[in-house]
Amino acid sequence: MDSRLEAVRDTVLARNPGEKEFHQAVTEVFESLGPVHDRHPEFLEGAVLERLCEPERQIIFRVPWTDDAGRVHVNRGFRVEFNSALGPYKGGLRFHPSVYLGIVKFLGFEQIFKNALTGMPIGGGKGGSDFDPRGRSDAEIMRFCQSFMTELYRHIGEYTDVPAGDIGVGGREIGYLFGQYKRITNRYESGVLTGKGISWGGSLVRPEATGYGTVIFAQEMLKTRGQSFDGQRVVVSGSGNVAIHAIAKAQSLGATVVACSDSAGYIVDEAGIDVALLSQIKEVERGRLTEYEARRPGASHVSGGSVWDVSGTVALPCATQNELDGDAAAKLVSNGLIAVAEGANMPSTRSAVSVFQEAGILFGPGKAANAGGVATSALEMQQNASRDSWSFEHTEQRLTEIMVGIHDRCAETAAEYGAPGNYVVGANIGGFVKVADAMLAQGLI
Ligand code: NDP
Ligand code: 2IT
Repeated sequence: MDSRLEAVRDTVLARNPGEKEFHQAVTEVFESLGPVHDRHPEFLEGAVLERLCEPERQIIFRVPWTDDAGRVHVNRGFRVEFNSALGPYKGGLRFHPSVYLGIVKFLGFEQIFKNALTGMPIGGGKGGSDFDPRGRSDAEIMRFCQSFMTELYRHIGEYTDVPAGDIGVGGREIGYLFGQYKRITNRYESGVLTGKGISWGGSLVRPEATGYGTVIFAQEMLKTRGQSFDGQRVVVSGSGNVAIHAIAKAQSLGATVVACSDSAGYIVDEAGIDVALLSQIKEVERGRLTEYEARRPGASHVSGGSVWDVSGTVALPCATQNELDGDAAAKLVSNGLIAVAEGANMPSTRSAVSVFQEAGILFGPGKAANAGGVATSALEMQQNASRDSWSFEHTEQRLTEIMVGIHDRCAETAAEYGAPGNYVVGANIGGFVKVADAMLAQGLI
């Protein structure tokens, strides 16, 4: 790393002790930015990096709620409003027991660059709670969401901060959150949340957007080597919102997706995952992957283990951070891998990324490859602002153009800075320069 940037990085790490995922995300971005500071000394003079690493505002709050037996629980809620140079803070809410400030900050930091790459007018933020939704009834989820919003509502708004979903937060949770916001504020402010239901201000394609976008990004990478998804053997991790729609899109382009996972294990289905069955089990019944083996002849379930032991030519990590380490990367490479696109945020460890890059694998980092979700959230905001709703075809066309645009901008930026084919460098520099220019133009903020 450039020594000028290393000094800033060390200060950031010392000021934020114990936040290891945030440290990882900052380090990974800084490793790309040396050449930018050679060309733009004004970024150093303006202390852009120091400012960028300090969130504009961080909110931590108590979320008390009662379970169905009347017992009181207390969780912790977070919203980190990281950077508003390009627009209102925008980013999802994650409900998972592992959530703490270090995870919210890594996600918020990544979101700044991702949102800049979309070309849409959105700043970066993220939030969530250490609440564990697993096994909770709809009524418990509703009471938790209502309590969460009872504090959050005062911090958000169409022109301020616009949350959406992430792990553990989908259409059901956004509905309960929106209802409570409307009740407290007495405003039907559609643009305050995205990922809403279609009949009450949501956008077609938003549920599919992250997974579809990841596959579109991967397809553009494959094209640079004269290849396509047709005939590829694909391995996916996760079996939630992003994974399911990535599987569907990859198969619609002629690939066979042979495996996917959840936190308990993975399934292998050599005939290609039956997306309708997977969606029924995971999205409708909220069940486990073991059910898939029971209902699909020829499929097998492996408890524990790693889905990355399954061979494939394309890997799409769509579960969570640091789920794919250096050993898993080496195994995938030795099994014939040609491309990786990250549907999840930071799923590959830094050593995994090195393994892929040294082996010449096409590697699309999450902040570029999974930007289709938040980009379509911005399309939902556009529809809300104009009180319009677009067709599926039109919205999907916009998503495709945005993803192709992100791919091309990353490729061009990487080449411009002497690292052709390096999408990590392209995404980090492309996102950073846009935000840095806006921050300098807006004075010392
Ligand atoms: P979901 O809650 O719908 O699904 C998450 C999936 O990942 C589940 O299969 C879950 O398994 C698995 N998973 C979660 N945590 C872990 C863990 N610690 N170890 C192993 N598996 C785990 O979330 P999404 O599909 O929305 O999100 C997946 C990833 O995509 C996240 O990294 C998210 O930040 C990212 N993302 C999401 C976007 C969106 O629009 N939703 C947009 C851009 C990125 P289990 O059910 O067993 O917990
Ligand atoms: O990580 C992400 O980009 C998301 N969870 C989606 C954020 C959004 O505002 O749609």
